[in-house]
Amino acid sequence: MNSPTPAPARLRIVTEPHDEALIPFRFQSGEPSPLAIGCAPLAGPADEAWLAGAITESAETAGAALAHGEHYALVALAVDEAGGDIEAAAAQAYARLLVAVRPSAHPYLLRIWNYFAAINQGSGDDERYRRFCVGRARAVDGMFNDPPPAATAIGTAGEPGTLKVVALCSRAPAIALENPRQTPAWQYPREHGPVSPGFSRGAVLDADTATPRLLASGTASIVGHVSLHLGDCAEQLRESLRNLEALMAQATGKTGRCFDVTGCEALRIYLRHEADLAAAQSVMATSGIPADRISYLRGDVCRRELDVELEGVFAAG
Ligand code: 3EB
Repeated sequence: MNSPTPAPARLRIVTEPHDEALIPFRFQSGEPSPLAIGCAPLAGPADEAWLAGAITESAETAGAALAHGEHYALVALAVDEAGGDIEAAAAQAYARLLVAVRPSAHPYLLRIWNYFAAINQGSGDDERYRRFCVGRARAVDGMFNDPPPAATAIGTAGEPGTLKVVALCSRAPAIALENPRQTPAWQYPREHGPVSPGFSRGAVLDADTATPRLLASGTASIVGHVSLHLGDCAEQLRESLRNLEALMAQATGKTGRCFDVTGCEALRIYLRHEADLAAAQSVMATSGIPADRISYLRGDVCRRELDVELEGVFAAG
């Protein structure tokens, strides 16, 4: 008797280029497409393709990319910072994002990536990352915060110019996760900025199927709300991995499925200093995550005192 063919995963990530990707990320600096991430690849794959079955519609212009599948959709925007006003650019990008997404067949925002240059420029509440958070908070609706998407915010090289926002949207909501080792970002105390960042630590997609995926947000060396191991990139990376393990334990507890590092489909490691690459690679060599799934990218963490951040996708075992 033939055994039934298992249903394909609704979402699957491969670390190589793919013609039918819903989201064809390319790690490549200086390209105008919102899907070309301005973080130079230092080691590992320079492409990350998010596959979501057949694409029924897609379009790409200089400032936007759209694609629709059955369960998932992509909306990506590149917004000019007029005069370097990142707060206004963030408000405009998120207003446009919600206008495109809410009245669509894929109204839920599950995972968002934000990239812009000079993220740590400016001091105190004038820092560009903090202004970005203010603009984002100003533009979003009630549904955005209930619960907020998993997210990443990373600084790219060069002068201020363009904010890129990439959003994975869905027909159905995800299970939003927090990390018991970390204060929820929306409860960060005032010292981290005038407006708390709007993101969840992770999201589990397709928990009702045989092929769930855990999407881990940008994860750094933060315990409670405090940055740890300043000046020691390797130890920051080990702390980030402990946060990742704790997030996977939450996902396992909430779904009854088993999430661990062996299910990693893709991992990004953003390094502030290229000189930390070898140290990061030696930490990752004992992590249990296959080296060919790990992209090392040059990028600035939104907390100026931190040198490394990671994010990734994990299939349930
Ligand atoms: C942190 O834990 C690190 O503002 O969307 C990570 C992921 C971080 C997303 C965002 C910020 C964001 O606070 C910073």
